Amino acid sequence: MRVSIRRMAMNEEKLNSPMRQMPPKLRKAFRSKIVSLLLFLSGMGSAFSISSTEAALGTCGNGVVDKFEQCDDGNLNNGDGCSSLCQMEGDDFPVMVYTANDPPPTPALEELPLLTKITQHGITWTFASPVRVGRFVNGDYYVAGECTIVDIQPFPTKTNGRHGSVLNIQPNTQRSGFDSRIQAGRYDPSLRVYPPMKLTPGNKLISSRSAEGSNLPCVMRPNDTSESPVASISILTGVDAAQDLDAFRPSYAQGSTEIYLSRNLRRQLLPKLAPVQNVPPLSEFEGYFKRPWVDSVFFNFDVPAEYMASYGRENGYVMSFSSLLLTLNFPQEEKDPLLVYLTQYGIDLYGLVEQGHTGWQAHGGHGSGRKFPIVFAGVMLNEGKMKSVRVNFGEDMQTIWVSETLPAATYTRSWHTQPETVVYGGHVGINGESVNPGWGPYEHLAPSVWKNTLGESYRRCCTSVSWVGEALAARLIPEMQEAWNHPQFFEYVNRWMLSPDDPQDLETVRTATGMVIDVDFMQGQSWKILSGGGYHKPHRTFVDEMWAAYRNTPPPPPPGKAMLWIPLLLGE
Ligand SMILES: [Ca+2]
Ligand SMILES: [Ca+2]
Repeated sequence: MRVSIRRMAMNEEKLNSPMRQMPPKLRKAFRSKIVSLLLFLSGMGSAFSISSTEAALGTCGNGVVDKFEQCDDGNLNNGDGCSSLCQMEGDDFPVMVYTANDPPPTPALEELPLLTKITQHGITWTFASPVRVGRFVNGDYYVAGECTIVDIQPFPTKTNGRHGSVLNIQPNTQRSGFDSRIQAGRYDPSLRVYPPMKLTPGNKLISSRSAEGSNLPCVMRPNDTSESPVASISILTGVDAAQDLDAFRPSYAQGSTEIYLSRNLRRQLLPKLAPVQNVPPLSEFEGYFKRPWVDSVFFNFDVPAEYMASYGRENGYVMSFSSLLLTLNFPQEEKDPLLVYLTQYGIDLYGLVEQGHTGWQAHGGHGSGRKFPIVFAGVMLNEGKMKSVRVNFGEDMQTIWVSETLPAATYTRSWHTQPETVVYGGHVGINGESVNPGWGPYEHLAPSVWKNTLGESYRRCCTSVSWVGEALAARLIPEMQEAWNHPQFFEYVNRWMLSPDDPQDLETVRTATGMVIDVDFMQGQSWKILSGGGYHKPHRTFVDEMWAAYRNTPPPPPPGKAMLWIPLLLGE
């Protein structure tokens, strides 16, 4: 039997001498809750004003925000902004820091709000009868037990082709049911589901809201318009029981049911570096990742464009900025929302992989930015299968040793005046020549024999620049670089940032191919493309500043290891 703090509190209110009348087992549990609460309060100082005995018991509806409560409006009603579980209703759901030393109690099924309707980010689901509804740690909703959905708003119809809902994301269809305007033949109306419909445990209803009129501007690149006509996506997950308050949502991939807990995040691994001059606000990147990044159709044709990047290069940029923000010395409670949202994205992507998704392969800039979140989630949750993820990723397919080029044992150095041993893998990677002539590696050859400049163009416009922050963050966060397990990527980023273009080499390329390389596409920086796309915020140089400040900084040892030598110093 699960006994929550709140349930015990309610028992206590009915009894005059509660401790004496409780069974011994419950009394022990009760005391330990009191002790842990006192410990908690001693650490919190005056952050909360706690004035009554009731407050110390964590009673929802007593008008005091108790431990593990997000709000308390003095009642147990739902629909007034603060739920009967004392969690916030609506879209401003706070991400709380939960730890394994002091985990939150698991709510009982009957403690979950009983609702007939949920609205999230502009999408409303209505049920045939009241159902028990909970929220995952990131604020996404679940229904405990089977339910019938009788209405979805905005309303998807078979004829309007908008606001589509689908049941689970099928990993390898490369089709989408969200909006009939999705281009390149990727729209598949047979994937759409319509109310009334059942949602059963283990399944997820992924509901979209379409962009009205024309498509939206791109995330981090407002001068461009997103390819996707989809605006936003909300996910309703079916589960069979009440979930822990710190549960991540299982991946939206069809078949994924694994649930991770935020209490297990190894937050101590995140460095606490001093900020550089131009640090973007955490809120910008929280805003991008707060809602689900549904990321299974290649070329980003159906992404929720209000908040998700529309091109792999920008996926890489968003990941670079976000991951480096998490290496700075913000207080943990400020870092936690972005940490939780990024981990959720990694869980979502890994769910696709585990269900057979082949990855995000090299194709110009399209394949970037997906390995980082998976490996990051694996490192933070200490989940081996995520840490060692092995499918196609742009970063890895497009960075190779010269010695990997064909014919075998022929080339060891690049063509440059100062030869390189690590090179760009080409438009679609090392096997690119078998896909199309000129789509594979080329830097082992002199420009005079290049078949085209496609690879060199995309090397400079759309790939290398978005990898700089990812590579730096992976160097700074312990275990990340090892887990990534593709040293060519890190060496290639070093080359991009540390070897400026030799004017003689630029002239050789121009003479041989006619390609004139714009100053925005030069090696040694990562920010000019962003600026050219309209990302004119003062913090567009954040990644470059972080590189300059911390490229040569070894990752700090995990606290556990650091602690080991302190007693030695003191004792000897
Ligand atoms: Ca309360
Ligand atoms: Ca209420």
